[in-house]
Amino acid sequence: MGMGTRAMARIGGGIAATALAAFVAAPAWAQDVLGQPTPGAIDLQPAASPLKHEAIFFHDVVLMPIITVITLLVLGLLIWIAIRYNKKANPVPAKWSHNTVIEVIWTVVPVLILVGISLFSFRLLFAYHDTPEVDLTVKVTGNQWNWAYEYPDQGVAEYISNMTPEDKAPAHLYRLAADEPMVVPVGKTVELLITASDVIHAVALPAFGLKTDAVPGRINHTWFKAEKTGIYYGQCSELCGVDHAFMPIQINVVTEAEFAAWVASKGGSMTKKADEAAAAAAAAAAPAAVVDEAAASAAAAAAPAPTAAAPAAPAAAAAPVAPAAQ
Ligand SMILES: [Cu+2]
Repeated sequence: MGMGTRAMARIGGGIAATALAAFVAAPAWAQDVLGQPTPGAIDLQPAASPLKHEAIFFHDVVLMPIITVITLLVLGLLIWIAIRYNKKANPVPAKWSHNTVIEVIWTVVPVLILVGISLFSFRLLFAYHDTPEVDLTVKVTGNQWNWAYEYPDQGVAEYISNMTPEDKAPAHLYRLAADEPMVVPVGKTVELLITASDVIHAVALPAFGLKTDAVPGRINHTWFKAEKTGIYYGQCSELCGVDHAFMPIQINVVTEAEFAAWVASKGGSMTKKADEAAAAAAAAAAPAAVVDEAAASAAAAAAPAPTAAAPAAPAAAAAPVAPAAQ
């Protein structure tokens, strides 16, 4: 009996060790590609923005261990009860039906677990809510079925981002790649102002940890700060109609110089916001200058008048003379 138990424990331990090794080695099954889904990979997409790092921490360090322990505990209890208290092993069952201590435990312990999870959960929610100082604002509008991007501070007018057709996109990027991507500089805090023109869509981009609804008549916001240059893919994540699967989100993260060049190619200016701010500040700080300017322009407008009135001048000059003549 003792031998049998020990052998079983050894086999059980072997299975557990194998499972653990497989779990730990899982990332080696398929090398994750940053910014896009990888065939055969498991786990979350690798992070390329602070929010995603925090979301991965919440998932890997907080939730998964709790879920694993609870699952193993319940599995162990089920096995124990099935073996120890089946009809053969336990022909005469106990008759008691209540145990106050155990009922308090199985009420209080889950509450404590949920409170513990909620602390980390709220911390993550606040991180999403509390946008750091913004370097760039992009307005994102969901349409049936494409995305429109606009850079109000750089004067880049709204443009439409359509899915790259199947015959032009690499097979693994079909339904992820777009013809006119959103372009942002690396290492800058980008705020997205998100709305929709028709039905509810959702901006989702796994590598940045983004998932925010695009609701008509409402502006939602989220943010990211891309840590590496590259191309990142996401998709509309709210069932929005028949072509819901065909409105991908592609974000190209580039260097600052490349971003400036792209803005210029779109007819915008990196200094537009700064220029306007400087002009507004100058106008506010020196109202006298504005008055002077107004006076100057009035004078300029009036300038032709003396010329026009010139023929009348002799008459006016002559007027005082008239009484003398009388
Ligand atoms: Cu959509």
